[in-house]
Amino acid sequence: MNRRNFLSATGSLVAGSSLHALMPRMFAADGSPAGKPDFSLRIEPCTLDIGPGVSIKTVAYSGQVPGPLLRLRQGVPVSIDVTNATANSDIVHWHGLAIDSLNDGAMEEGSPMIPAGATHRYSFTPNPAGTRWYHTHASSYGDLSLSTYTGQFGFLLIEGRDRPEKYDHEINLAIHHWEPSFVPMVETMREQSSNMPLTSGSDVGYKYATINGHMLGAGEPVRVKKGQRVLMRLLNASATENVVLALPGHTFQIIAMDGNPVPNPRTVETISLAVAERVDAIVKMNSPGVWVLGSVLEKERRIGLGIVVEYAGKKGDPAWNAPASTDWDYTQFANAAAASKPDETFTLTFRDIGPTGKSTFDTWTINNKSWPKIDPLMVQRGKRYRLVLRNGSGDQHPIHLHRHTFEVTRIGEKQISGLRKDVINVMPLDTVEVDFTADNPGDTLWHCHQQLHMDYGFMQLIRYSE
Ligand SMILES: [Cu+2]
Repeated sequence: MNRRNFLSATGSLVAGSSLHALMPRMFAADGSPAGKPDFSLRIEPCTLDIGPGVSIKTVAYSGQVPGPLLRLRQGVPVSIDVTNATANSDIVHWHGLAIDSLNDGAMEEGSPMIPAGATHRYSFTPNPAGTRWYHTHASSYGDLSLSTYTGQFGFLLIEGRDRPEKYDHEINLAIHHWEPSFVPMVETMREQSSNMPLTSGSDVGYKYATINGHMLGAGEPVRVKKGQRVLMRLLNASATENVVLALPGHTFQIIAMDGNPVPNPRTVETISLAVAERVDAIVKMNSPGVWVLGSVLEKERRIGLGIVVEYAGKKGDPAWNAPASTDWDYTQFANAAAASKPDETFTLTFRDIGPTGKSTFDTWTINNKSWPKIDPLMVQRGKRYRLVLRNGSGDQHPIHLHRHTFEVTRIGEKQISGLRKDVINVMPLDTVEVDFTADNPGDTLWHCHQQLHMDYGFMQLIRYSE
């Protein structure tokens, strides 16, 4: 392999705005990687001005939120050096890729933590094509200045051989919540929270929310022209909050979920994005004006969750109209036929058992066990497995499978097929089934992507026996 060829090949795909942040850096002779990488990222403290008079001190990749846009080519090996310029060890997860356990970026799978001050090289061959993302996979354990509460996230676009949809303009929009604090889940807060938790413990509340690092109205608008077809890639990079979004006067044609083309590209009025989910949507710009693309919840828009969409030649205050319905149904994007039968089924029931030991936080269990005191699910290469995800709690859980894409095969009572994802939101007391083929040997983590849940027990390994 000729490293220099890959450097020029992948380097030329980098968007102009992010080129500076990705320039290869020099390394000290302290055991850090030799030779120039294709890309470099720095985990570093930074201060973000997210709105008028609102500054956030956080940690981000190369000082920007979202982090530098990484465009990689499907099947072309890449090296990415990550320098940890913070005081805490950290790790980067390449979310949605079928890569090896040591480079996947989860310490539970054997990927190394990057010590404070060190540089670590990730080397992998990106697959499959689609909208992926990268983010920290460190633990937080109730320290809300760490892990996914910070600005450590960015888009990772894996470009395939063909582009499935035609569009005039593309825009990537990443959602995040800021200034977290623990709040008691009193009745009023339950009503206002988009997650509608029903549990008794503490949950996390936020002072601000942003799209691409700016509160609603504070950043540059999305500028469009009448007649354009705009591809929007939406990412929920919040640590704990699920969101529902709308753009009044417009609809979204959902063409991909978690980066994978959907069997039924239906057009909808609202988009629900659980933590870590992505949607690719085509929006036809046929309603000239100035609009709010934002949360369907007034409280969320008030703390910043939105962005202005402005047609050329139009001025004035951005308009908001509530959508007729905010219901979300994954099954409409799938095939109605049942999926093929699995070789084996694992039934997994999650529960909240309240605080245990010295912890003041609720402990989460999977079949009455909690990470790290939980045996791996054993799988054999080449077999198809079904995970029956039974939510025995009143919270929503965005369940993520590492290193594999799953096929969603049942939501509630409805059997479906063809919908391929890496995160699925399981509603309170609901059951969802997903199938995956064990085709990528190596330890594989599955967990709830809600930071407070994964930190307190909601994780398990899948291990290949052969
Ligand atoms: Cu959860």
